[in-house]
Amino acid sequence: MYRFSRASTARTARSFRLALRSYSTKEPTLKETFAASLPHKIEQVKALRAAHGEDKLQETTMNMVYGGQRGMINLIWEGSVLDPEEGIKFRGYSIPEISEKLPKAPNSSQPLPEGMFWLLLTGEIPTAAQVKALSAELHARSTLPEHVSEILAHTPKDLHPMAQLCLAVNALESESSFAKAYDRGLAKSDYWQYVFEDSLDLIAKLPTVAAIIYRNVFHDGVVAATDANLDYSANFSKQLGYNSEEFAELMRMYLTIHTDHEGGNVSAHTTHLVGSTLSSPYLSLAAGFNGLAGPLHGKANQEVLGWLLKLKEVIGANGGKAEVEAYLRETLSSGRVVPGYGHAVLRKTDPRYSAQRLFAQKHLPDFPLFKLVSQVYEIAPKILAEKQKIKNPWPNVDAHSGVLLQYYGLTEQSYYTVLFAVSRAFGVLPQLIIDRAYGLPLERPKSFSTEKLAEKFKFKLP
Ligand code: CMX
Repeated sequence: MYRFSRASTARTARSFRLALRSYSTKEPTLKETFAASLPHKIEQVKALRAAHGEDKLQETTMNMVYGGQRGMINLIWEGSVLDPEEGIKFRGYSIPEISEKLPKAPNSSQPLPEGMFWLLLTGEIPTAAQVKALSAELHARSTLPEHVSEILAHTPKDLHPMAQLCLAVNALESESSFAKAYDRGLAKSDYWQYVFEDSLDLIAKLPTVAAIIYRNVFHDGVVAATDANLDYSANFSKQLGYNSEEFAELMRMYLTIHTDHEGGNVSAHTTHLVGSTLSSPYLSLAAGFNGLAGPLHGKANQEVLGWLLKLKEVIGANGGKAEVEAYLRETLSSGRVVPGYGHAVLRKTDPRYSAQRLFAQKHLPDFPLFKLVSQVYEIAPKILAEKQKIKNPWPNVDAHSGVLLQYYGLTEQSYYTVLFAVSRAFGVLPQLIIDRAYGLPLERPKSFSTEKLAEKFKFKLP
């Protein structure tokens, strides 16, 4: 079972309260900022719906219905919009723009994910003082209930870390202020306030949950006490057992760029869908995490590492272009996917891949695995493009992240999707708050059977 290595829980709680006080700012808090923006936003939605509510957005084809709803516009997602060519824009800002504009830790060149959460929820770039206050607030909310660490202590070590994370997040349901308030009787107009509280609590508690899993499964079960003087990413790095400033820099970037990728991806869509039943943010996020754990989605980061290490083994020290090409072709001809390549929406190199590549060029240009990733980047798109059915031959976010972690010694690849999950919470929870603030209804699309579709077109099935 995990245990804190330093400072009793009581002392830690006291230091959180002090930190919170010392970081309080006269500027509006996140909740105040969001609440202030809400009436105007709701007005905008009302006006748009009044003017165009019955207009057609697009024609839905039968191929869309059988084809995983690709290209079908059927969700509202305020935090980000994904363009096939331009890549992701978070509230209108590209990745290089958020890197420049979001507040940073002292001597850091990476944005803080706490600022990203603020931006995704409100559409506004927070000040450095506001982000500092939010960091302190997250520290103050980070204590875990005993039963969650108990559950993790009794979980078999060979249960996949993502399955452990989902268990723990479900078990955190005991902390849901939304579920408790709903049971007491809650006005619809007040839903979002409780979803907001749960969302902050969840984000605050996730690093300790994730660190317990990491330290239990791969190390000695000892988790460093949270340090209220550190930002979220530096604190999480320390809890995982990585104390270098460079690793904290990696975490700041990693946790910022993996947050949000519009609403249609499985983790985002599932969190939103389950939340529409008024399940608490804990149960909704756990559902989203279950989706992230699939190899075609977040688990691709683990798959990539396995694939790269095998490639390294197969081609040996002197492998060149021809050997990499042969390995790629062999992957494809055996009916498997090349992990880390392709995307359901993007049609160019994922800007999240490019951001990680820049990081690698700066911090680990000579790392052999980075060189291998670069070599694959030179060769794979051409080979994948030969298969006409593959719509996007370019790398996605998962093609690069594992190599950066390997460089700093976090070599346990089955853990990688847990890091993705911690970040994803920062992206999907803002929309869950917005969903309840807008009063969005239970999601319930219509389905047809094949017979019913044929009947619609007066088609005689063979
Ligand atoms: N390697 C081999 N085949 C691929 C491929 C790849 N990297 N990418 C797509 N294809 C295949 C698909 O499997 C599909 O084949 P079938 O028609 O036989 O089923 C065909 O090409 C058409 O697929 P698509 O329209 O180009 O892509 P989809 O929208 O269906 O799928 C994705 C998107 C990401 C699931 C797919 O590209 C893939 O499996 N990539 C590898 C896994 C991966 O990296 N996932 C991570 C995505 C990012 C994330 O969510 O984290």
